Amino acid sequence: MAEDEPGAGNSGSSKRGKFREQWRRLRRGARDKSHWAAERLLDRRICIGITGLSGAGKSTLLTSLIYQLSHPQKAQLPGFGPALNGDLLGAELKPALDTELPMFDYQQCLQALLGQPPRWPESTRELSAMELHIHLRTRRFGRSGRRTVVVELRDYPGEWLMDLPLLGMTYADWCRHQHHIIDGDARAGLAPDLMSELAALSPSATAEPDRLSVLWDKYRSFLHDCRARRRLSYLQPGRALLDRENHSLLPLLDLRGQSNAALEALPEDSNYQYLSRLYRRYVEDLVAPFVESHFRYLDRQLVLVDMIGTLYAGEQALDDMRLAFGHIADTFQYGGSNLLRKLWRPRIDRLIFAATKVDQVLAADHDALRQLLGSQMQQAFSGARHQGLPLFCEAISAVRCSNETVRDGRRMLVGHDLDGRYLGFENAEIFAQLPGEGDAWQHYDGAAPPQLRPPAGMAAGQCIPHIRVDALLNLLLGDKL
Ligand SMILES: Nc1nc2c(ncn2[C@@H]2O[C@H](COP(=O)(O)OP(=O)(O)OP(=O)(O)O)[C@@H](O)[C@H]2O)c(=O)[nH]1
Ligand SMILES: [Mg+2]
Repeated sequence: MAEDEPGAGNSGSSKRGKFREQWRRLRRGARDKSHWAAERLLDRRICIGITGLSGAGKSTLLTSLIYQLSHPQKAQLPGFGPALNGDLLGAELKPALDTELPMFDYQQCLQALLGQPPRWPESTRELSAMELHIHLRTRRFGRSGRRTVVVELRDYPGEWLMDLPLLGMTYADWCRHQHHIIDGDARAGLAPDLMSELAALSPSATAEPDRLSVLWDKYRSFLHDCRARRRLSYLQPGRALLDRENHSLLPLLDLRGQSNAALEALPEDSNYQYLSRLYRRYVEDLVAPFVESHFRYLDRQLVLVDMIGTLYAGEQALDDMRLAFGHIADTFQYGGSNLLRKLWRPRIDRLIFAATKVDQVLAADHDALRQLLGSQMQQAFSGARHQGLPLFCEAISAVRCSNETVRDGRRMLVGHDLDGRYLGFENAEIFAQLPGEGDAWQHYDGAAPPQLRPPAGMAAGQCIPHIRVDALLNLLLGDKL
């Protein structure tokens, strides 16, 4: 505001005050930043990304992790050294520095789990970030002291991860890629009319935005069906599954015989050019900034996978999951962290996959499940480019909702369904090897274990029972604590 404008208050002193305040803010910011960098160099700060497709169990795991670390006296973490040795003193949750992201709503998720009756956390759609300050006792030269390690947790929808391969594709590449995928057996028969409409959409015809918008609605329903009815993972654009925005990002399915040069020469108002612009905008405005602001600063990445749901959905669902991670693998940056890289451009030095909700199957199957997940990820990351990327797999349950019992000589699981009804069930045995071609897959057919309700009584006992969350903590943080 100019000094002679009304309201400028002709006060040089108020201007100086504002300037001083700004300067103070800048200095505080710089201090925070250098503090952040110093902590990082000293290995006192680590940034972990947590992701997984919707429903994979992100919010529940975060809640359980925070709870276990904040209540060391109640937590059951025998596989996590600092807890077992009594060095884990507790943890505090704080807003993350250096980000505008909203904080993860831990209290609300915890209240749901510990409520009467207990409930699962509400589904979340947004990114969130937080810092967990983990206080530890140190022992050196017979003296005990205290130190704090800051774990920055960033939680984002796995659907966003599915968009990363777009960064390396032009619109024409993406259309050809999608054509190939949509043509496969996994998606066959889901939306035949829509597919004929897309195949008939001529790249050179004049774009009709209203018509494309109607097609977009149908395309979104198709993607939702791929997820809900076939449990497929590799679905793009990923945001179509999360928001209701009209991205109108449709693939033109028939680009046969069309060279890239011929496509680029089409008029500006053609379907090809119109959709190509939308594609570029989507990648530039949504996908690239996500990588820039978030993804490339992570030290470690945890990917949660509903392996049980995928396995029991059958061969195609599992193939699709492998396909998705194979493409994502190409966009992951990884490698050792020398001093400079660590400060300026940290790379993911550990990629951890965890199969969630293993309380849905008998303990005897947990190891097979972990092995299966491991073999799938090994295949997805088998390219020469990924040699040396340290991959780890675990099978966990953030909240253990079942117990095992023996009835009539058979081992079974007991728990409560989502309506609170008591149930006993068995699961089709999980083998560490996948069935071969054809009929052998019938072993898993239609046998998906039931969804369970969190156990009652957690609030009274002040503990959240889990399965191998301690082993997961070791993978995430063991070497830093
Ligand atoms: N049995 C069992 N079910 C679980 C567990 N964790 C999550 N679930 C189930 O999985 C559902 C989804 O869990 P969330 O933690 O909300 O998953 P999310 O990845 O945050 O899901 P979105 O917020 O929708 O992306 C829950 O409503 C439960 O039905 C677990 O440890 N055991
Ligand atoms: Mg969530």
